[in-house]
Amino acid sequence: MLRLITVQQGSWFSSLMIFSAICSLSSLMLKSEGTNHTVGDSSGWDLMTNYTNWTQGREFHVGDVLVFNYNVDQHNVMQVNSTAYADCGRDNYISLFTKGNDSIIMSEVGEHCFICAMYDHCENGQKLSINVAP
Ligand SMILES: *[C@@H]1O[C@H](CO)[C@@H](O)[C@H](O)[C@H]1NC(C)=O
Ligand SMILES: *[C@@H]1O[C@H](CO)[C@@H](O)[C@H](O)[C@H]1NC(C)=O
Ligand SMILES: *[C@@H]1O[C@H](CO)[C@@H](O)[C@H](O)[C@H]1NC(C)=O
Ligand SMILES: *[C@@H]1O[C@H](CO)[C@@H](O)[C@H](O)[C@H]1NC(C)=O
Ligand SMILES: *[C@@H]1O[C@H](CO)[C@@H](O)[C@H](O)[C@H]1NC(C)=O
Ligand SMILES: [Cu+2]
Repeated sequence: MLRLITVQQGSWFSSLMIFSAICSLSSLMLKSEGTNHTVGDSSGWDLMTNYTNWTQGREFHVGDVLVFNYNVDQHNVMQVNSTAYADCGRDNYISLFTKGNDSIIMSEVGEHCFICAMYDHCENGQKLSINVAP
């Protein structure tokens, strides 16, 4: 540490080197942050999109974020287990999101299921199931 300070005082070139080393390290750390997935892309979270199709060719990893964009008068996002996903059960949900621009971080490996709990939207196919990899 003492030696480092001496070097820095001796030559501002070496402090520049240390600075750029810190910069490239922090940009590396930023790159390792999760991907944002906008559910349904520009369509968002609605009744028209087939979310099974939307998941095709996508990979989801722990640390990724799902972003749900929707009209709060029409939709919401209810995180449920796979049983409730299959039968559109709304009684034992995990979480309910109602802001209209909800970012949900995927913190665990495995299946994650979401339904719209408003009207009969889930029954009409407004549901999403993804598999989150490590
Ligand atoms: C994801 O979105 C958030 C909020 O808009 C933003 O701060 C972050 O930089 C984005 N991450 C990536 C990897 O694009
Ligand atoms: C979903 O994909 C299937 C098969 O590729 C296709 O027939 C169907 O039209 C798609 N649905 C929507 C809503 O895009
Ligand atoms: C989902 O939750 C319900 C109610 O708590 C429970 O009966 C059911 O077994 C759960 N399904 C799974 C796959 O864990
Ligand atoms: C979500 O929308 C609210 C209200 O329109 C806004 O205040 C907030 O900044 C938005 N959040 C994000 C992450 O876009
Ligand atoms: C979505 O498309 C898949 C084929 O990719 C199909 O099996 C499924 O029934 C469709 N879902 C809805 C709600 O139409
Ligand atoms: Cu809905």
